Amino acid sequence: MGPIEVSIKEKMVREALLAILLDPAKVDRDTSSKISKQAKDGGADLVFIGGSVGAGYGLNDTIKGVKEGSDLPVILFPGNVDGVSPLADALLFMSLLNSSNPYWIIQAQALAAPVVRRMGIEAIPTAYLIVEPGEKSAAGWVGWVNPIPRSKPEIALAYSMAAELLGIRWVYLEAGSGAEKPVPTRTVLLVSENTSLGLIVGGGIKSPELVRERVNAGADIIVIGTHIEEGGDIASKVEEMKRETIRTEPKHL
Ligand code: 1GP
Repeated sequence: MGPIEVSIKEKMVREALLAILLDPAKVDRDTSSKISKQAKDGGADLVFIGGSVGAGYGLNDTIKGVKEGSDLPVILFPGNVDGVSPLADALLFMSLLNSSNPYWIIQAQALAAPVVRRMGIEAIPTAYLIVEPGEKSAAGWVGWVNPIPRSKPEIALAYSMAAELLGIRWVYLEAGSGAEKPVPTRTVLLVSENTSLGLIVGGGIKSPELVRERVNAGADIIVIGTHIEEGGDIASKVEEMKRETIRTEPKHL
């Protein structure tokens, strides 16, 4: 494990981490810097950077902007092989396990692996699972997703168990950016209780209550994108969500 992953694991015993997500296709360097500062002021823990369409161009500017605004760790959340940069602190090295196209399961990873190695960036091995209604999101459409039904948490668990047996350390349960409904708490709970994977949850989380429910179900990192992109008082938005990430009792890893 690299230093970023180690520091996340230490912190997540007592609180889930709050990650804000920036899409380089939607923000310029100056905006990234401002959001980064406000996110830090509000108590965010991490900045994720990535997107499904057109996120390669502008990636380095977004990272530079975030680093100008705060010292928050930058973790790449790549939508394809062009989502990699040595300017970031780490990257989620992801496989979209419930894709029906092998490119998104292993070919993109094979094409990116030599680049990741040469860059020397910390890679965090992550299974990416898209749950309904995520098939309607850009990630779902681009990724040829066979969505996990909301009523079948056992399928998310089966994929997560397979990931764990393959030696993967993290799972990202995704409902899709801007999803009407976030990943069901039952799904989060089942994966949390039956694997030792670090658990990232994102898509459609736009209120403190939705954060609290998923943290109580065992989430370790909560990802917020659209709610931040919509603007307003970002520091206050982050602060009210971050408050809900404190665990009622320590999590046993
Ligand atoms: C998308 O999980 C992230 O990949 C964040 O989703 O934009 O709905 O917050 P939102």
